[in-house]
Amino acid sequence: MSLLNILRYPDVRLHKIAKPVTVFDTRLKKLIADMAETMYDAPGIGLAASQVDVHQQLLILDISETNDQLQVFINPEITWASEEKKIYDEGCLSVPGVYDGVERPARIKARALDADGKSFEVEAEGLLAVCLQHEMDHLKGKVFVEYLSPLKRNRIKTKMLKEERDLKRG
Ligand code: QAP
Ligand code: CO
Repeated sequence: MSLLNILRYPDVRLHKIAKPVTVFDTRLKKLIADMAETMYDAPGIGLAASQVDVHQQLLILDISETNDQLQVFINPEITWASEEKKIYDEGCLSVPGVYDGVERPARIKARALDADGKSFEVEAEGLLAVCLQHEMDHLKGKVFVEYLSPLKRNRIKTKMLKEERDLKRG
């Protein structure tokens, strides 16, 4: 297994649209294992393939306390979303150190394929619903800061670019 490089906002590659996965082979399994290792190492609770510069419709989540409940969603689709919305403080491995409230449907139903290409459905609420919607946005090229006001987003962009410059200087 190997750790993958996580793209940092405002990298333009975070805005690429992911294509459906069509081949379910050992290469896909290796990518999932590497993404899981990368997410647990961070540590994080969700990671989309877009964040590691692989523009395929694949995301992983583990919202358990014990870090042993990996969930894999391939070619995910939301089939139903509640009228009721909830605001949750979100973060993102591509925007480290930044957390802010985002409003989304409180409950959703989604359909996806597992690592073997088998279809399944989930009903999600709470953190699972938030995380799944957040990661699905990545596959559409959307980062959660795009829900914030232009003022907040620009402050975040400036902060991230400054950090990137400091990282390069060492
Ligand atoms: C998405 O995000 C998420 O800022 C997953 O310094 C998060 O795993 C959806 C992380 C919260 C809903 C609610 C963030 C790690 C991890 C940071 C993550 C950081 C270190 C974020
Ligand atoms: Co994210």
